[in-house]
Order: sequence, then C-alpha cells, then structure tokens
Amino acid sequence: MTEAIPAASPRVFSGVQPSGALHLGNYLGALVKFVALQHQMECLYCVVDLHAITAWQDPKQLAAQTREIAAAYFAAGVDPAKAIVFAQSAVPEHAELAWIFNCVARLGWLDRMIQFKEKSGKHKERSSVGLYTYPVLQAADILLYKATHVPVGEDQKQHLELTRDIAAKFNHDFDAEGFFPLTEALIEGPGARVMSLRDGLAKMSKSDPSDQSRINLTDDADAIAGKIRRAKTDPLPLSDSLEDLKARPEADNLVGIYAALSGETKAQVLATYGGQGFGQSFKPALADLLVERLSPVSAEMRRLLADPAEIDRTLAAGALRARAIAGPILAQTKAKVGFVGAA
Ligand code: AQP
Repeated sequence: MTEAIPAASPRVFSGVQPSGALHLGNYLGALVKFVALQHQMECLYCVVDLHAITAWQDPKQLAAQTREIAAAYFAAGVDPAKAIVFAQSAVPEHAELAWIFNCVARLGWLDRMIQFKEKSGKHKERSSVGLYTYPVLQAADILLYKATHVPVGEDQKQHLELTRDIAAKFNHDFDAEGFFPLTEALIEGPGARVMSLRDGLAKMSKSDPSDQSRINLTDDADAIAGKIRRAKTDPLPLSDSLEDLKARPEADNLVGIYAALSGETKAQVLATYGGQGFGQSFKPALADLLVERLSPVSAEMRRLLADPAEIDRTLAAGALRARAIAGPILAQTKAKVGFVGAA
C-alpha cells in the first residue's frame, strides 16, 4: 500500500562549487537570493567540494577555495546563525544517497544533460565519471534535506528537472508517494543569467580562460573599470527601446547587470542612458555601481579570510546541524530500499 506522507515543509538548499574565484554571475544568480531567502525559510547553503573534484582541483588550493566560497557567502550577507552553512564533504550522507540515486536515475536521462556536453567538450571519454553523474549527486544534495526550493541561475534548470524526475521515480518505485518532494527551482530574478563580457551569447563562468570575460568578486575598482571599459559592445549608441536590445546580446547583458544591481527595470535604465554612446556615461556609471556593490563584499571577504580557523569552525558547526537533518532522512530512505539495519 502506498504510504501517505504529509506535504513537506518549505526548506531551501543550494550550493556553489569551490572551483575558482566567484564572479558576478554567481553573486547575482545565487548569493543575492541566498541572503533574501534566509529571512523567509529554513535554508541550507553548502560549499559543494564533492562537485568541484569532478574536474581536477589542486589539493593545495581546494581547502583555500572552499574557505573562500564560505567567506563569500558570509560577506554577501548569509548569517550562519540563521542559515546552515557547511562543506559538502563533511556530511558523508550526500555521497551515500547519491549512490542510491545512481541506481534510480536512467542512463538516457543523464545522456541528455547539456552541462556535461558543454564541460566535457570533444573529449568526453577523458572526463571523469563523476562529471557525468554530477546531476545525480546534485539531486542527492537537495533531497537529502527534502528541500522544497533551490535558488539557482538559469544554467541549472535542466539539473533541477532531473532532481524532480529522480524524486518521482524513487517515490513510485518504492511505493512512497510524497516521500521526496518535487523540488522547485527559484530561477526568476534580474541576475538569473549573467553573460560573458566578451561574448553576449556565452554565460559568465569561472572556467572561461579569459579573466576579461568576468567580474570577480575580488576585483578591485581599477580592474572592474578596465573590464567594463573593454566589455564588448557594438558601434551603435544604446537605444531606448527594449525591443532593440533583443538583437544586441552584449548591450542587453550590460543593461541587465545595471538593472540587477540598481533594482531598476531595464526600461528605466534605458530611459536614463538610451540614445548615448556606451562610453559616454553608461559604462562609467555601470563600473561605479559595480564598485559600490562589490567592494564592501570583497573587503569583508578579505577580513574573514584572515582567520581561516574561524571559518573552519563555522563550517564544522554547520555540518553538525546539517547531519542532524540528513541522518534520519537517509535512514528512512535506506529502509525503503530494503537495507537491513536501516532505521
Ligand atoms: N553566469 C551566471 N549567471 C547567473 N547565475 C550563474 N551561476 C553560475 N554562473 C552564472 C549560478 O551560480 C551558482 C553556483 O554555480 P557553481 O559554481 O556551482 O557552478 P557553475 O554553474 O558551473 O558556475 P560557473 O561559474 O559556470 O563555474 P564553472 O565555470 O566552473 O562551470 C549556481 O546557482 C549557478 O546557477
């Protein structure tokens, strides 16, 4: 008989990989949402180091990068007394649930994942097996806490759909309707898809070989001004029509970044700067706005990173809180699968 389980109470889970310096896309697509949500629901924010090692990470760098992501969370405004902040590898239940989900997910589902195709490129046979099953681990991250909402950028939409497919198949196969929630992605928002400063059709990314393609959270005012000055645009002035932006991806991206940072709509930005050349006042104003928003974050990151032991203590305390939620959910999952000795 199908077991009736009450609707899950709202809970947020999200994570960022410690695979390099954070950029403006991570900040607007993820961190800004993390901060807002911690006041509305129970939130778990993870530094997903198990995900990071799906591509090579220098072991000497990985710990520093993990602390840097945690520092970025706190500097952006995540409060570790409110949200649960921890490193993924400190909660072994993630890997355990991922194995069970590896046996639930179908090969055909993973074959369709665009991010694997993009990241593995032409030489997929040389990619790690972990990169291929990355979305399954992501589903485990989320469902280990029965999270109902996941704030992410638009690039993660397909992985969230896979998480729902895995939850639905598990619930069906193990006769446990409603056991895992069908998690919703929280993608909407002005910074959901920040594009490269060198190519308006490619997303801003940590792994882009060109540092000029992104604004890093740790860039100083000169670096930000230089990158915005050199940001690719077209020779036409900025128009005052939203329709016109659709065919001009680089212009659209810069206007979108300005709107996301200022809290204005794109139409309001165009009402102020439309009709002028990019360099006249729009690009300098955008650089100033970026410096105004990001420099307090990078200053706070530097302050926090001066005391790595304190970051480690905060992450360890977060891992204990995370395990207190994860343990019983994993035990129930194992019992449903039929493992002897599970609670
Ligand atoms: N360009 C972006 N615009 C909006 N949101 C973005 N995110 C990433 N890039 C953009 C969001 O940031 C969160 C953390 O991402 P991640 O580091 O875990 O993985 P990612 O999506 O693979 O990020 P990168 O920067 O592109 O890293 P690499 O180059 O290593 O792959 C996620 O919520 C993501 O949606």
